[in-house]
Amino acid sequence: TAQTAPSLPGVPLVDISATGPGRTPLQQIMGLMREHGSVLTRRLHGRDVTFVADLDLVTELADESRFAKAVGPALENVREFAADGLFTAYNDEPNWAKAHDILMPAFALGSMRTYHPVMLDVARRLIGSWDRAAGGGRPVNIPDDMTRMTLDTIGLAGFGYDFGSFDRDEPHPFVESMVRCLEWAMTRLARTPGGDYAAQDEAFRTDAAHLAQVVDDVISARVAAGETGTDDLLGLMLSATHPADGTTLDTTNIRNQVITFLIAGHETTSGAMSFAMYYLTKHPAVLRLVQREVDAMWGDTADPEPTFDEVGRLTYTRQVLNEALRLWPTAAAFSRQAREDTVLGGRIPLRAGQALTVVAPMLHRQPVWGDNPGLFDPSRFTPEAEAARSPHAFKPFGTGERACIGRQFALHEATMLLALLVHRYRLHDHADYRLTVKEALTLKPDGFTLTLTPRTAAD
Ligand code: MNH
Repeated sequence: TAQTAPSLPGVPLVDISATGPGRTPLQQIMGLMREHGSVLTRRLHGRDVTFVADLDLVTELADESRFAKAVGPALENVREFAADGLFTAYNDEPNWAKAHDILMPAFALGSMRTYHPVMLDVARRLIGSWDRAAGGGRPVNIPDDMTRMTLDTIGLAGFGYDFGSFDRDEPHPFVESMVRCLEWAMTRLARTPGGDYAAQDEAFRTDAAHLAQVVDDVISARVAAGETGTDDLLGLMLSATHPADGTTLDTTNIRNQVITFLIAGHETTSGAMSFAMYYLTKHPAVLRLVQREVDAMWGDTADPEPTFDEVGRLTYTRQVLNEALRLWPTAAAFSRQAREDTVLGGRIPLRAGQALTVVAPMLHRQPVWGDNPGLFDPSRFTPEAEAARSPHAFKPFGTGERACIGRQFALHEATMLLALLVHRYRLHDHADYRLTVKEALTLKPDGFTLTLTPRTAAD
């Protein structure tokens, strides 16, 4: 039962100390919001976090003159292994602005042309692996293979490093360490005062050291090859100087950036594609429309060679991804802090520096989305529908100057892969999959497998 948060008049306070947040804290908050409304303070062992999902409040929180990104408790934990990398840097940490300015050009839409051939090569690795599975009648594990694909893509496109994930039965050790680090960052939030977590912390330190080791290998492979001037992310970080002061990023910061990009650059995108595949499997009429779009582009060409511009024209496929990101935004929460003392929504007084956490999956189910916000419906993302709706109703990539730098990268990669898969395979829901969402800070459909058969001209 809720009381009222003493510091925040009118905001329900829910103490979850008795049960803890469990293994799915984000879905617990979604449940609490369904019960108590879309602004609430959650108390755990005396630690309070206020969560919001109301469109009017999120609209205010997106106002950069009044609010800024907050490195909330979860990101404080991620800082233990990503330090001052772009994602976890404090706003006033000089390395944030410096790395942002140096790396921004590499993420402009036009730069995606550079990455396109690599994305296509890696998409073909996945297709090769799926062809073999289809031929042998074996199911494929969707989130596992999407993760192979996105890790190899960011490794090659960003750093010229090949993780070779499709040549391995188990995930690359980097992925296993990374997932455990993210889980550590998440479960550390749930600790009971006085508990003994020495073993967990020890295991975490081993994993974090492994991440750093892999990254140092990536960097030294590049330095050894003597190609410090190339225009991928690592080349930029090693060579580009900041316009303001002429200095490059320092070695420690480059390591933090590489860890950051390897994590941020693949974990969320693979979840997004996995949810999109899930919804396509469960919505045959939508699948038909995506097939119609890709067939109009590629006909029955056995191995289409998508061009950069063609991917931009796959507008319905893109709508499907957006709709999947609406229902399950894979980086589901981000935090904002008041720049000065202020009153939010005319009723919630906030002190300077006080932070709130936006719960994107609940923002994405607010009344602005209509009477049936839980229904998967890509027509919500036609240009007309988007123009008619507040830009603040949809925030899967965060907001403001600290919003996702890799958005175009993710959308290009994901749109092309989805289109190629839908063009090539019939998807069979052989296990009658029921959605369970796994949380490791990011979200994924747990244990989602499909069997595949080649599409023929008739279907
Ligand atoms: Mn990404 C920031 C979601 C793909 C690199 N990303 C963010 C934030 C969200 C987010 C939300 C803001 C977090 C906050 O305010 O605290 N990102 C996503 C999603 C996808 C995604 C849902 C895929 C779908 N992100 C990518 C890819 C890359 C990337 C791909 C890199 C290639 N993201 C980043 C970086 C930041 C970020 C770097 C931090 C930017 C900054 O603060 O300057």
